[in-house]
Amino acid sequence: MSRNLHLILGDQLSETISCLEGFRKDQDMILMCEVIGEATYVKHHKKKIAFLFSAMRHFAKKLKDNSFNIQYVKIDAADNTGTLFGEVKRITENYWIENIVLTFPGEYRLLSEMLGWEDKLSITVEIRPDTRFLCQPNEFAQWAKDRKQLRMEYFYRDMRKRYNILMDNGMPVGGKWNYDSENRKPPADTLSIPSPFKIQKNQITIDVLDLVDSYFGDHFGNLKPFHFAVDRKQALKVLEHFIQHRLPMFGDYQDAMIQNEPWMYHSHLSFYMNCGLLLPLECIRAAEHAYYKGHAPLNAVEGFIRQILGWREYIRGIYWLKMPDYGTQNFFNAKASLPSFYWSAQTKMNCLRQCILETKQNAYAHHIQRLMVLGNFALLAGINPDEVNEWFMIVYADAYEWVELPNVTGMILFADGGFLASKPYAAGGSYIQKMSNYCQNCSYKVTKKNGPDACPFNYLYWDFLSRNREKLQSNHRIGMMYKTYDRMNDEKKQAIARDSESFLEALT
Ligand code: FAD
Ligand code: DLZ
Ligand code: SF4
Repeated sequence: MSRNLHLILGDQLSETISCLEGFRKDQDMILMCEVIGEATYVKHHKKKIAFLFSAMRHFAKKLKDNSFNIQYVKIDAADNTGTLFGEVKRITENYWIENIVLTFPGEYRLLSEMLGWEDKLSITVEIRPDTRFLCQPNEFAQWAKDRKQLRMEYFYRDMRKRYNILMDNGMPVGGKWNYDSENRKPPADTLSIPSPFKIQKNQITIDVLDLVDSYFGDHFGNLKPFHFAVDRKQALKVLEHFIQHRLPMFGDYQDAMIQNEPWMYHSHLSFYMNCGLLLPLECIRAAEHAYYKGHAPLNAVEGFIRQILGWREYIRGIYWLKMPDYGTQNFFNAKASLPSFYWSAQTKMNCLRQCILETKQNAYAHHIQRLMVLGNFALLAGINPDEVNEWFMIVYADAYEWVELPNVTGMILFADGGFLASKPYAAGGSYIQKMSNYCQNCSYKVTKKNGPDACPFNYLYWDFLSRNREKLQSNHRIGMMYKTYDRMNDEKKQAIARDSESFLEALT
């Protein structure tokens, strides 16, 4: 009997995934496989592998229960070839397959591979758009065409209009497109942050945790405790919990960081959106509904929606527009190696120590921790983009290259020379002091600018500007900082250079 083979990848766990459209239950076959190749091309955090394998197993079970013909290959299956291609090939050797049907993958490396499968297997391969995203790569390219500069804000406004989100007769609800200026409150002592929604493990997850422990025990990160949602029903509960308990404060404290509060008022939904258990549009609609019901204020709802409808889609658009070149960008010619404390957390800099410890424990850090602590340091210290990208791909359970690479290369390292962001997100210690309570427990003094106990962010910030003057002086958003630098006397400038050199040297 001739049949189509529908391959579902670990981040394509949506019942509405495009590769399943037209599936004939009496004829066709689904393939899902856990493979060493995908789990180790970077050595993903243990919790990320456990999350995906458990979610894949739950998804496969649901399909099977609904009478889909599915071949599910476990990582420890004796004949597992270890790669996606190997598993597809194996199926085609055992069954008469007429077509292979795929959904556009999340990484360029996989797309390139898949484009070669037709020739290698002599079977037609159909790659369908990933319709879970709200802007397809060709639509983004059309939007970007003829624009001198790409800016998220304008893309986002177009998306609001296109999907009619928070719109009122063609105008933005409330009269403004963006309420970001209201979303920068420092953390207040009185905050009582709700606990994150914790899912109880079932036997499928318990088995996966044992398996990951034995196969990937040398990977970074703590496997337990494990509380991620692993099927759609649970992920919908996490969404509901966020809308109910966190969304109202999401805007106000979006940029705030508090020691031992890794989850803050963020949604923790990226894991589920990125692997398909939740759809971005349903998260957006749920937040919009909460606004119209009077449950959450506009600054929170607009801010949350902008992250998904704006940033998430914009980031993906940039990725597919600029790959494969985007992976090799290094505007500042940054060469330093990633300090070992990014793995061990052994640093006296309390902000970094906290963010790394939380990353190790949870495979999660919220946006400002990634951007203004971990990313800011990598930028100021001149760490080479390859190693920074690899670290961010490994450590977060929501990391896939389409979203990780532009955030790292474009947003934090400015390694694309300003294609994605209008200026580097560089900051001294005073930003971290204002937006967190980390400095209270630090060996360094945030108020000191130079000397052995001065906050390293302070001198590294000016040293970064000085080192990269040629490239940044003409940037209209950061160029004016050179006026302040130029007003410093020579002694001060020398102290900045000396402290930076000895700090960076000690790192290696
Ligand atoms: P919330 O703060 O609750 O935001 C809601 C949603 O908005 C997120 O779930 C996410 O889907 C979306 N979003 C917000 N900001 C961005 C953004 N810059 N890019 C894309 N989507 C965004 N996000 C990933 O999903 N995977 C990554 O690998 C990743 N790497 C990052 C690396 C760096 C250096 C930086 C600065 C950001 C990165 N982000 C990444 C973006 C953002 O930090 C995470 O999406 C967010 O922290 C996820 O937590 P949350 O679901 O609680 O987000
Ligand atoms: C991330 C990941 C991991 C760890 N393991 C698998 C796997 O065993 N099988 C699979 O189909 N997908 C896995 N994935 C997700 C893929 O790497 C993902 O599809 C690509 O990174 C593209 O986004
Ligand atoms: Fe971080 Fe500097 Fe504050 Fe220490 S003093 S926590 S290094 S910002």
